[in-house]
Amino acid sequence: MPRLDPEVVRKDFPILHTEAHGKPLVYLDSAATSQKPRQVIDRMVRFYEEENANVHRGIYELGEKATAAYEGAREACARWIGARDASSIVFTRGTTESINLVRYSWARANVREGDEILVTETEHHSNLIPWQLLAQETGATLRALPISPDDHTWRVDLLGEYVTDRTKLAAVQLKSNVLGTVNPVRAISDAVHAVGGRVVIDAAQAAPHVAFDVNDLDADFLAYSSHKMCGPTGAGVLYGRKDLLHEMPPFHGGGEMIREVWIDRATWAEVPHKFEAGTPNVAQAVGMGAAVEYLEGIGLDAIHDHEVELTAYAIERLLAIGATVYGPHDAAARPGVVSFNLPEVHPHDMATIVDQEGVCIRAGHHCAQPLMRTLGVPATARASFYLYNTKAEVDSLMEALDKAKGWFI
Ligand code: 7TS
Repeated sequence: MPRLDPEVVRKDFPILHTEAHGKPLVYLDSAATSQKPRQVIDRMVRFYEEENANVHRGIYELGEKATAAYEGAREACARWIGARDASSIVFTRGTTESINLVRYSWARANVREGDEILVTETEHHSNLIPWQLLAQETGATLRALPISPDDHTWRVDLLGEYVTDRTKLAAVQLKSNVLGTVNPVRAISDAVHAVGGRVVIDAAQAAPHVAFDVNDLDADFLAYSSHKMCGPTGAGVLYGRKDLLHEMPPFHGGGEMIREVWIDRATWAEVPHKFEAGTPNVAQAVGMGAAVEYLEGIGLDAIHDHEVELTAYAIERLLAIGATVYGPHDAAARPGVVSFNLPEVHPHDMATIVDQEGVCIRAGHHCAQPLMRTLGVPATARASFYLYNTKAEVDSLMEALDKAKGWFI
């Protein structure tokens, strides 16, 4: 018996019952953003209808309800990644902002000329550009761990060469948004910690799909976004080790992040509030907490197994029509994401033609241009799956691709 029945799950997602170009919607772009279940949408509506007030200031009951909802979401977000203390969770707008928080706060105070920042060839621009800007500002150097030419996995065998006594920071992704690969970040943590550096983990693609524990990864910082895991946009998390968060300077200045203020100086609120200046995205954070509870109810293991099954099926069918599939072909190593090219069709044309059949896939460089360069292509097509996708939808993609091929042969 399958542990997850996507037909049952689909009932929770109103948008999956709509149409595109007069055809049933086939949404295969969850790596860009996931769809939202009724439970999350309803929770946010309930917040606005019954609990809305600003947080951490109301003396009145409504303000206390809003604060309890907001802080309850923080507990859920901590639980989701195995963080032992909810105050190690800073709410942000998403992964990009979380990584930039580390750049502006921790890295500016700690990274100096001559230091090295380690990234990998598979990083999303969100976990590359902030470090390029930091390197330009400080005179630090960026180094990128290469991938294997065969299956495009990280060359961890080269860590001895890429981690030096100058490595101050490693900024690496737990799961690739292009290849789907779940990466051996613990090997990076161990190597970088051995030389006294810190590790920031981009878990934007991992948090929705893979069970992990920040302690097992030995992460100093870890970032993830709500919108890729059934939650609303405008919410995300930066996990930070408490001692590091405590000693870091603030990111944004403003209300709520202070303890005492004079005209010419101020002292800071306790972590995590030191990093949450101004009125936060309260409803979105509450929605993110509801998304965690929704996913907990279904079970990440069941979601993972379902994605492995769909990914294996998609890879098999794509290879059978002569597609190039990037990354390892073993679905268990890269659940949920399949980037591919067809010999005779540009990926943008492919996405445009399959869209006419109601099928949403992404085409482009996927905000990973250095990886595209290594793969030797300007772009790929990408189908990505989540708990609500079905084998029949993979069939719809294949039928639509057949039409796309027909256009160009
Ligand atoms: N890191 C990875 C690995 C990602 O896949 C993304 C978004 C981000 C960081 C940035 O997350 P954000 O929530 O701050 O935007 N990835 C994609 C994608 O693959 N297609 O659209 C967005």
